[in-house]
Amino acid sequence: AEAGQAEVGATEPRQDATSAEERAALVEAVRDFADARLAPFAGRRDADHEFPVETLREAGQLGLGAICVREDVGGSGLSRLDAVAIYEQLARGDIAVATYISIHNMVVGMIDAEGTDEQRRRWLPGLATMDELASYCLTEPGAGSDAAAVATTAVRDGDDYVLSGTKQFISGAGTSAVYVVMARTGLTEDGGVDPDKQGSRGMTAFIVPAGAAGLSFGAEEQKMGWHAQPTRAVVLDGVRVPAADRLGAEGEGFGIAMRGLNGGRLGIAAASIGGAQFALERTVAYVQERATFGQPLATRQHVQFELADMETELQAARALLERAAAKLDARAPDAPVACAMAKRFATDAGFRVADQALQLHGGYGYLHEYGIERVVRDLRVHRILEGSNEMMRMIVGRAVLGG
Ligand code: FAD
Ligand code: 2MC
Repeated sequence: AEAGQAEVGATEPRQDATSAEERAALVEAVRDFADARLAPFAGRRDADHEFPVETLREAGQLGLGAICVREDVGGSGLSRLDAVAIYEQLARGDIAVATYISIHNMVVGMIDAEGTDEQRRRWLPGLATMDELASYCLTEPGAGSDAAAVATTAVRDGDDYVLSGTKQFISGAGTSAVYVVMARTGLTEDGGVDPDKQGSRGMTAFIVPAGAAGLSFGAEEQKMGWHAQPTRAVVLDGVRVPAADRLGAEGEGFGIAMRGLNGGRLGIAAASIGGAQFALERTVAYVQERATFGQPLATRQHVQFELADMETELQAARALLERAAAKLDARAPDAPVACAMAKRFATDAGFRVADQALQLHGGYGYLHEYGIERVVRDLRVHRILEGSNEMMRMIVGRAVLGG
């Protein structure tokens, strides 16, 4: 991991120009970190619902807090292609921790890409080291898949905006120091919505610090998986945000939120592949040890065919993901569609592989101590969040139809 500090952290900002040797060294350094600092504790963190903030700071020291961010504010200046290789390795160790790191990086990347120089210098150095953590606040009780239905309001009052509303299912909420909140502007005097600023056209993004008066959090949600990171509602009750903390222009919030999610979806997809890869490796070892009817399971053609399909699906998912990451690095116009396609495919494939790994472990797969059931629980939600797989199909379907 020590060698990794130089490899991951001290790189020139040269988006997508990392050589094959450099990427291999980077992946190896992150793999060492995941093997030493994540994998041994993943079972306990899951059982205890422990959010390992100190370990996140170690990841920050390795340069994983601002992977694709420019170096002047402490970023690692790496490409999306590098980032997906990193998230895959992290998720081999602990899916819930890896995906939180991906969400943190999504927010950090949004401030880097959309923020003013002053905002970048103020917020990013502390986030890059992960001394401060970040949350992304889009979803609301009445606005999940239909993200443009956000009802949280931001009303201009002198040099401030006043934010009121409730954000639902916010990863890291309560622990994070920084919240990027998407809220509705373009309101009329009587509290209605200007007809030109309805839906996605009337949203604005804000950077809200944890200590802001009127900001509070719901109870920790009791979830099926992702136990090693907290999920809470974020309640904004007349929170005053200086106009200087508006991220991007008024009315640009939906685009900012969506551009952030393009990279976020790659992170979730990569974590599905990494988690499933871990389950597959465990299964390859298990079927060679476990004998039934006098023969190791690995001698059965059925088992060999299952392993073949699992390996093939993961390689296909990885290839599609790398293609999408390269398109995002190249700012290709069809990158959002490629990201949606990769997210849908990799999260479905990862879940199927993990479930099959559990099946091949028999009853032992169902026991906590084998670590496979945790992977199944953790990967299940990847088909729902950062845009459900039905929404990914909607994005791809519209593109297929030429819309
Ligand atoms: P709904 O939108 O109500 O959808 C319900 C079901 O209907 C889904 O299967 C959906 O795909 C389907 N559906 C909806 N509309 C259509 C349609 N038109 N056609 C076909 N099918 C449709 N959000 C954040 O902003 N920040 C976070 O940090 C965050 N973290 C999360 C962490 C966890 C553990 C979870 C569970 C969620 C998190 N989310 C977060 C929210 C997540 O993005 C939403 O749950 C997700 O977008 C789906 O929204 P919903 O739950 O309201 O489902
Ligand atoms: N990248 C860049 N721009 C995008 C974009 C993307 N991925 N998606 C939409 N846009 C733009 C689009 O180009 C359009 O721009 P313009 O007005 O200039 O023409 C604008 O945004 C409006 O887009 P749509 O017309 O597609 O808007 P619509 O309301 O139909 O959106 C959909 C549909 C499905 C794309 C959107 O509602 C969506 O992504 N829903 C899923 C929500 C989601 O992913 N939530 C995740 C929350 S975070 C989370 O879960 C975590 C764990 C952190």
